[in-house]
Amino acid sequence: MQDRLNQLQEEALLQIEAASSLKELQDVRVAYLGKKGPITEVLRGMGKLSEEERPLVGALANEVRGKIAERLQEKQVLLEAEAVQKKLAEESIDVTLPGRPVPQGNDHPLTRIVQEIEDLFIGLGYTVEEGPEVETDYYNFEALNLPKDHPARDMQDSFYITEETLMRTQTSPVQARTMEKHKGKGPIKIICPGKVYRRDNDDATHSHQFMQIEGLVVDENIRMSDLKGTLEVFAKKIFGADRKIRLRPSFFPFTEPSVEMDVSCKICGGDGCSVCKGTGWIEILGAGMVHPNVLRMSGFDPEKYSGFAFGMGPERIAMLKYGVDDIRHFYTNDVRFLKQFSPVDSSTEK
Ligand code: 2U9
Repeated sequence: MQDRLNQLQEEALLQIEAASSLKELQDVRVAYLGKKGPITEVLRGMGKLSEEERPLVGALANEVRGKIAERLQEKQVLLEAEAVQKKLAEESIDVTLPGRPVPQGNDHPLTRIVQEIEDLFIGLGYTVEEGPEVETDYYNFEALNLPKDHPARDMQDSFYITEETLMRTQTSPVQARTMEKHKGKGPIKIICPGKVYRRDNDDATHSHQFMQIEGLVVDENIRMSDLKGTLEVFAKKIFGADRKIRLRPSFFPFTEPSVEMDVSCKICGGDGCSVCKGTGWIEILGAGMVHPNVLRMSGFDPEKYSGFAFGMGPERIAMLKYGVDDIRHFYTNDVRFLKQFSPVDSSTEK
């Protein structure tokens, strides 16, 4: 019996020595000291021993068990320390490594143009007004002097939702709503940016959804010269101080008289090229003096008040300013296109 115990001790100590992980060590512990282990078995069989042998075997079994437990404990401390060292080595951070670049987005070119135009007009004392994209027939057409038989009201040209509601075809209803809110009292100086919708087949210069920025000033003694001065400041700020402007007569239902504004072509300096189609001028926006009917319908007395209004398409402005040849680039979200408008140096990005 004693020999068996000594042999067990030797075997156990060898296996403890050989254990290379906490899991293996636990297996050795269970194998030798567990309830079904050989030492427990020896102790259980002590009843069959003689009176003399029993204390000797009992003492030896306890000693063997103590020694195995002690070695297990020592080895456990060692393996735990090793595991901590291994984890530390694995998780060590090299603080000298260069940082990973964080990809940085940038404003959409249309957002930039709209903000630039807004900033300019805010600097001139205007406020920014917004309104619903689903409009009533009244604010989108009626209040803007577009009579019932006007071609723009055709189902073929607008996205109708019901007989009386549609996706707005212009941002002008925002101005009409603002005038109504002012209850016939000036002054009004607003700029209205937003999305508008028209039933068009998309191509390089047309889109069923696009943006507009319109402006409106209503007060006593507002004249055509105020409009011209304002548009000149705008054109020089957006396209460059060396650009000239010219106004040509035009027609819009909501303004009378109406004009279209051209700026001198930057590419050829006015001599004529493919961009300006040989004319030396590029059309930028429409404008005019607010039609007396429009003033009256929104509660302003045209005998006392006058106003000017203008409207432009940010896509067209952006296309001219940045040399973009297809309006669809603004809506297809190709990052190769969008990144070109990045204010950060994209060549340093990974
Ligand atoms: C009210 C009174 C007058 C807004 C105006 C234009 C001329 C114009 C177009 C240019 C290209 C829009 O982006 S575009 O398709 N706009 O030419 N817009 S005057 O006149 C108004 C608006 C509201 C109450």
